[in-house]
Amino acid sequence: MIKNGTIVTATDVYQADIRVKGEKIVEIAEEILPSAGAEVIDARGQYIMPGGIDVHTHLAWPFQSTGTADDFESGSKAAAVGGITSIINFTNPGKNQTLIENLREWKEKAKISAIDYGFHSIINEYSDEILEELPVLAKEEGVTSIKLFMAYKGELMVNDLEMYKIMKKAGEHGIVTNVHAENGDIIDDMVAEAISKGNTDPIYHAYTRPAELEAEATARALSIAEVANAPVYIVHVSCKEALEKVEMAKKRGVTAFAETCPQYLVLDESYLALPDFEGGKYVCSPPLRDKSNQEVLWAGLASGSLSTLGSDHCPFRFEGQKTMGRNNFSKIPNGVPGIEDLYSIAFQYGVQEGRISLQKFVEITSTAPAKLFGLYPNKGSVAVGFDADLVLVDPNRTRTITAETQYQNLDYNAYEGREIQGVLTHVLSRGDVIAKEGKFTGELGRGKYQYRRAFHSSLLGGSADARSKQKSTI
Ligand code: DUC
Ligand code: ZN
Ligand code: ZN
Repeated sequence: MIKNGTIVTATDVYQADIRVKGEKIVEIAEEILPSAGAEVIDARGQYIMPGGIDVHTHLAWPFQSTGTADDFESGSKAAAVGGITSIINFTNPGKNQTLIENLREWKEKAKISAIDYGFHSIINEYSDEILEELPVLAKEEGVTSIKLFMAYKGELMVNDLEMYKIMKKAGEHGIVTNVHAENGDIIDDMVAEAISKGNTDPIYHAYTRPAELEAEATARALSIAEVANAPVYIVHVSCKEALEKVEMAKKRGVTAFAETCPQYLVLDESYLALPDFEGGKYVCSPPLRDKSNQEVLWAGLASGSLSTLGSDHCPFRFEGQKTMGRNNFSKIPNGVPGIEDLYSIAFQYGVQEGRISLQKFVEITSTAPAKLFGLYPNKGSVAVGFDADLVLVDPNRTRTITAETQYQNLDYNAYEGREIQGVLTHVLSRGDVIAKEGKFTGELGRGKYQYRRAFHSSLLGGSADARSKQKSTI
């Protein structure tokens, strides 16, 4: 039982008691008397919110000749402590591996997870056979989202025609296509030019990936999705120029959604210029942008043109991983950590500093990701019948983010020293208290694979089937 707390959903804020039985919320009422022997948490003065759903994580991810520093053990503990109770992680198929074979491998890797998990299947090499796997992936495996890259040529990138064919098939089966939108061809040329001129410092990572090339690729992906009649989700929107393309596409009726990440909301390009290669810690793609973009992105979250907040948790240790690029920024593995701090950063800079409402906070961290990626109505709200994935936040207490106490397997924290007014006192996953006062109290291996439903736009406030709006004439 959780008594005396203030429940927050994407639409409401009200005081009530909650009864949990097994894994589910079974009763919510003004006053519930605890049954004999019930464990009672007194949540007076605290918010009770649905567990965070981070749909953009790279745990145990092989990338750029190295691998991310967090696996499903350290990563899921860090997530739990940070209020994240479900993740959708990216796979990464090897050469000539089928998507299904690859998924099996990833399910094995994730078995140790302390929190619930699903996967977006990355397609890094087009083939006609892969198209045939998509319906099987969705129906039999519950993988109802894929990911395509428009950058990282030779490693992940697909071309426009491949993207069109994949999206078309995905759209027919209610599969959402995540897109990393940056113009990889031009970026590679700009990177080579910078290096040839001896411009090797981390700041050149930003200079060689300009906002215009993110906007161009974003517009292209949206147009391709529009013609392919497919739902599309633009990951990690970092700048005003790309957000404008999303807004334009939404206005003309494209089934388009977009995400931003905490790093684009509170960090900026100047971090890349920090001395002594400190800037290397902040190399991610798209790169951190000019500070003026931050308020634009917050406004996008507030207005709904950005639907979700994902961490893009792609962690590399400073010593030994980031330092691989000490003399050449293009060798710095791309990615920043965020799974442990996403929820707190959004609460502090969003809610506490008045940029978004409590309800909007819940919408972007839980409800919208659940609806978009087929986890609703098990996850994404505080309501009877939902999984008891709950975060209790005391908004009157503060804590300071520091690498010294983090669960992320890293030697730095991108948000070091930031003060958060809001302590996560309890985190529950399907009724188990998995974190308490910043300490992991759960068990490894208790996380469950989530078979996800196909995309349906009516959940997101669209027509019964937005796809019918975009009539095909062939
Ligand atoms: N961007 C990153 O910063 N890391 C992983 C991949 C990506 O798109
Ligand atoms: Zn990406
Ligand atoms: Zn990513």
